[in-house]
Amino acid sequence: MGVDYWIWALQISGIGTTLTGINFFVTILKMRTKGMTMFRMPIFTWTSLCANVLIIASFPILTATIALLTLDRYFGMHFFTNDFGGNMMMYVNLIWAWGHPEVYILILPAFGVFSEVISTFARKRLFGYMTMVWATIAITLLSFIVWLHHFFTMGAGANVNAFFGIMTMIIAIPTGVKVFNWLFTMFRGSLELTSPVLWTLGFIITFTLGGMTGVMLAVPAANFVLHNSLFVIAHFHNVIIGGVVFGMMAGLTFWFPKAFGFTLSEKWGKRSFWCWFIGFYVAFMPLYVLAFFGAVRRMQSYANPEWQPWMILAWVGAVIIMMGIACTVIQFWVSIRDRKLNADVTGDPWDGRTLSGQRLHPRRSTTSHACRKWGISTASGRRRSAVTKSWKKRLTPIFICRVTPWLALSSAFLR
Ligand code: HEM
Ligand SMILES: [Cu+2]
Repeated sequence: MGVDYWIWALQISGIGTTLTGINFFVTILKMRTKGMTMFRMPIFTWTSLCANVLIIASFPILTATIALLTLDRYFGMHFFTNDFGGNMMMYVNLIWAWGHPEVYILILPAFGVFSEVISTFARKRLFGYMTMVWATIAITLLSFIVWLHHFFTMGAGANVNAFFGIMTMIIAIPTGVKVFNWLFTMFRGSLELTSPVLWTLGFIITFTLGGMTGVMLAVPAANFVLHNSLFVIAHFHNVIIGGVVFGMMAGLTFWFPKAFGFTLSEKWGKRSFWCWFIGFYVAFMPLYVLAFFGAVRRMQSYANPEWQPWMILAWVGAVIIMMGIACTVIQFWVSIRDRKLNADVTGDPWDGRTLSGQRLHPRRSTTSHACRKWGISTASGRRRSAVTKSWKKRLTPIFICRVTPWLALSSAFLR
């Protein structure tokens, strides 16, 4: 057990992720419906496509690195030791060559969720669709040439550090483009403050802050002070909670009715949001302060009384976040309990008139075809009448259940 277990578990899940990445990539490229050109795809599909490109390109690095680590541990080889020609820093290097693209694998789909949410509830088209797509593509490419910012202190030299510092800062530009597009989509729209929108607004504020602390870390000279301090911990929770967690929560609330046929309780959803939002700031802002007092990461204990009040404050924040998690559990409990009351019969619970809103829920279409054919059957909803009838003739069934990894892999090369 221990490290060996970690190696095998990560190796297997890494390979699984690669195969899933290929599956999504091929599905999006080859199995779109008639008329669905690349630049008509919903923005969430675009960000998913780019995230899966990142998976396909970066996960093999993880697989190879862990394979080398396995050889080191099992056969006494020396890839990552400092004897016999090996190099410990090579391990850190390879891990981050995979690891930095990985953080964008996390955030890109969340960016897509926010774009869908914001345009649905502002009742407007997404501002700057094309710039959004190109910003996503730019982030995808750039995320491969910044990994050294995780170990500026290695001592690669001023020129190498400068290159990676500047490249890292450049990523903030397409990210900024996205933030402005979201703001302009909201501008003069009639924004409805549903829980997916609250998660999105919380994201815009929190993620922007996290991006800015990231740019601070990307200054090599500053990084020598901040590296391995609680500043880094505050930074990545800032972007992962404020970006990825909020994004998953927004997407979950937004698409839950689509998947299960009933809406989630808005009351408990909003309570969960406020706990997470406030809890996040109370828990993680003190970490920025503590870093400037000299607190480092991975401490087991500390003996500095100056840190104590901030540590306690951070703990209070963690408790508030726990309450947010509890709210989500309660949200599921009451929503499932009252599912008949919350049933959505229209297929478009948010009145979004989006592509997916035009279809019935998979669960509500005739059951035998539920999985294969995304409900174009018993149409009696409000808005589905004319439009859907004309579509009905043109649509072909989508097969989504039977794509095995091997099929997906081979379809990438065939045809
Ligand atoms: C403008 C955007 C960003 C910039 C400029 C940036 C910059 C940086 C830098 C320079 C570091 C290294 C700090 C150090 O160890 O000394 C770092 C760490 C980290 N970043 Fe970011 N970052 C950005 C966005 C993100 C996003 C979107 C995520 C994830 C969703 C993320 C996740 C992380 C993580 C997990 C670490 C910590 C790694 C560790 O354990 O050492 N960052 N970031
Ligand atoms: Cu990074």
